[in-house]
Amino acid sequence: MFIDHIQIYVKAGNGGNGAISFHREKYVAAGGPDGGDGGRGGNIIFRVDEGSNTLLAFRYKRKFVAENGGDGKADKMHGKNGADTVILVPPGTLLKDPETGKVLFDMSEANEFVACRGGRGGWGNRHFATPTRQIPRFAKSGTAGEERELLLELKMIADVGLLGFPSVGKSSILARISAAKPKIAGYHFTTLSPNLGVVALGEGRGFVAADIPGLIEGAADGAGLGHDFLRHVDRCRLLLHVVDIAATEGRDPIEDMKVINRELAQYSPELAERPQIVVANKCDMVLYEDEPYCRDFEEYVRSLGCELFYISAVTGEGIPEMLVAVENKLRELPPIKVYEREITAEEEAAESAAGERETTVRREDGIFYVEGKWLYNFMGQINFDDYQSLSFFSRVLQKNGVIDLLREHGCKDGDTVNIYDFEFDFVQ
Ligand SMILES: Nc1nc2c(ncn2[C@@H]2O[C@H](COP(=O)(O)OP(=O)(O)OP(=O)(O)O)[C@@H](O)[C@H]2O)c(=O)[nH]1
Ligand SMILES: [Mg+2]
Repeated sequence: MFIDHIQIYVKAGNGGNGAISFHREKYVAAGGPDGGDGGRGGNIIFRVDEGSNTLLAFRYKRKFVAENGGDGKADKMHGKNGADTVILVPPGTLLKDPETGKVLFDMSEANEFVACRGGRGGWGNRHFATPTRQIPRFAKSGTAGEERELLLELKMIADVGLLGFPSVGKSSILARISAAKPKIAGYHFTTLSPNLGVVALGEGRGFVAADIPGLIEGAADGAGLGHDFLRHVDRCRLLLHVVDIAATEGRDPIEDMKVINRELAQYSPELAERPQIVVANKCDMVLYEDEPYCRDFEEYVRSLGCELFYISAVTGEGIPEMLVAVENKLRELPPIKVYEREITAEEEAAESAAGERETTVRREDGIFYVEGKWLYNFMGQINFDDYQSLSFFSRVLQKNGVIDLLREHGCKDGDTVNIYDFEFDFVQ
């Protein structure tokens, strides 16, 4: 089975917690705090695997979680950093946000991308000693690693895409011009998944061609194998539009071209604008020089402003001329398309930071509930049994405007405040 898009879940490791510990040594009466810091969580990294061309592996594994950082230990021992998790993807995989469909990264832009950063390790208690607080009984928890759902979408990297009706000879042409060995047979939809072939033209010159399953009328609405496979020619710089000029199945080549171009436009107006070279295949089966309908066909192709080549994938006729034209055309065309990032990591971070700082207060049955993502994380760092930790907590509430916000909501001395199940009486 061929898989070219799939949704996965990734999560970077959490940072380890800072340690609470005090130096102990014979004859040393009151050793200072020596709790070490937590290690950082492992990152989620995507890396290109040049040898693969399917996302099949993700059918069996869709959840990737990087290692957490180790907790800090006594004697200033730093916790171990969590190992990164490296996810291998075929070249040309796009990483998208499943909700908005926006491109986060195109794996043809670079070989590696850090999709989620591991959490920071928390500070051990040794960082919290001050002249007035010599016995800090609290340390910080590590922060959570980033997590997200990601849509992986494979868009192969090829210069040239072969397209046309089923059985017009697309795979036969690819087999003829490259070392690829696609399945070839006289029935429709022989090709079920895209094939790539490297066309070598000598002296290091050449290009990459992709052969995709055949299209038919109504492909945009799911007829045949649908038009989903067009994603694999999305990046192509040039399209080879293949028709069966011998009309072996009784269809009119001009009609064929119109149908395919309509389907292309329905899939993507941009792809429909991509330059095309028209390839009239199976010319061994027709005396095309004498056939009047071939003149009509030539006239039609000329009206589209495309070049036309009569070829035979079986005898090889016309193929060298076609390859020269393809190579010349490619030289004029812009390089393979790289999808621009539609959301940058910075934008995302800014967005989530704004959301994180947000605090809301709601009143229910006389109790004031305070909520906010940052508060939730922050609550995890407080040791409510420790006086110092509690006073740190109240200072942070004050500094971040939570107390003012409560007052604005009509909270008065003695009212009950609830922050993620921690309840206390409001005191101004
Ligand atoms: N006589 C002749 N037969 C050809 C030529 N090219 C392909 N064929 C035959 O046409 C049939 C279909 O060829 P394929 O290469 O499988 O066609 P395709 O366009 O890849 O078809 P799908 O993968 O089903 O979309 C096979 O029986 C081929 O042998 C040609 O130039 N001349
Ligand atoms: Mg085929």
